[in-house]
Amino acid sequence: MNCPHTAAAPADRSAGTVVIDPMVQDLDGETARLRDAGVLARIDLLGVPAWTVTRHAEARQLLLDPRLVKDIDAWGLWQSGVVTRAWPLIGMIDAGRSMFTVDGAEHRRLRTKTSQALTPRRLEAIRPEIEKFTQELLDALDAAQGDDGVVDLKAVFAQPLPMRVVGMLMGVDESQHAILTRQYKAFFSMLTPQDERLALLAELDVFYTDLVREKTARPTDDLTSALILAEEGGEPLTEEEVVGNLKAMVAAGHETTIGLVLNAVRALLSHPDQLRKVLAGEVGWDAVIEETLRWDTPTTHLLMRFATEDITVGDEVIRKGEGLVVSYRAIGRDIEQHGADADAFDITRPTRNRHMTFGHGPHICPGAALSRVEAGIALPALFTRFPGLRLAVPDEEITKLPVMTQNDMAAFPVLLG
Ligand code: STR
Repeated sequence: MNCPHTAAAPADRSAGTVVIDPMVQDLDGETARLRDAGVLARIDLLGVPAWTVTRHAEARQLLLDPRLVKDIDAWGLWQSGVVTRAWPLIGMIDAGRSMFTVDGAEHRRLRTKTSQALTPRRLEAIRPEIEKFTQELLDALDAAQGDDGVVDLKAVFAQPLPMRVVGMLMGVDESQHAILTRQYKAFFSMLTPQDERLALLAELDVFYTDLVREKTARPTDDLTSALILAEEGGEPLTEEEVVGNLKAMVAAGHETTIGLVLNAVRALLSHPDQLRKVLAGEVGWDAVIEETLRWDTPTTHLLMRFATEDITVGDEVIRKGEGLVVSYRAIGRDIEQHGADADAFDITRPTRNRHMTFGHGPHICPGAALSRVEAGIALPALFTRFPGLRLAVPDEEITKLPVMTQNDMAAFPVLLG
């Protein structure tokens, strides 16, 4: 199978396999099928088989299990050459050496500086700047209304805000933001031919390597410079490691927060009774943010971890060398964890804070606090400025982008009111 994503389904494929749809035509249906397929479900990712964990409790356990590692060299299908760089999802796994791809003591060495820079206390210092970006983008929204009053909240507000924030943190010049946004869009889209995706990943590598060299020569007060100067565990990070961390942070910081902000706006606009409670101050914005994270996770599936030994989960065994995905959307809808109404959006739900959308264990999202600060500024500012905000099309007409791992809307047309 040189080209697994176009290969026909192997005859021995288990009937219980859920084929993940690259076009994301029915996300809720697929999430329900995953849940029904079991605690541990077999999935097909463009012809490549893997396991996924669909329940909160078991995911929590597996995310603490040192027998699961991120190192692609532990993957049997990679060792045997069945999966190659021709597979469209390879960039989600084979992303260079960084805190995203390394485990154990080395992982701590790669990650410490970043997590220290992103604590709630440290983030207070950049709150004024995030507020300023937000106000500027609200002005841009106002100015971008077409003759019909319609404006795309994604393109004009939700997408540029996290890019500016992560750009400021990492020292990425504003002139690059639109280019990066375009490149990441193409990276994540399953409509991008794989040779183009590999070419743009190579371009991104050159861009980030140049940035790291520039900051090595002339350090500033951004996190990229701090990573270059860091001596975690006595051993400074190599250029490759700094580049890897920088790539991971820009990609993650920019992509996931877009989803959080847009999904929250969408949930509120389609649940006007709940929006009223928030605007009346009866329920806090933090509740909106946590319930959105649970109910409509920015990350649908997190690729991938590999078993270094056989691991038993209930009746199933993840064999040594097999891959495990974590399906955060299904986990957020876990009935055991959130009750029989887990599929309902409810900002007053008692378990709204007990989601696992930022992961768990050593790799838990280092940007979690940052995304909460961003959404906590953006959402109230948006509804304060435009209290009559509403969708410009019926909710069913909002379409998802063809992105397998992220929960990404194509556009979010609104009327500002
Ligand atoms: C994108 C490509 C790249 O150059 C580096 C990374 C590493 C971090 C990854 C990122 C990826 C894709 C989106 C991820 C992010 C970490 C968090 C984010 C998976 C592979 C999430 O969706 C949670």
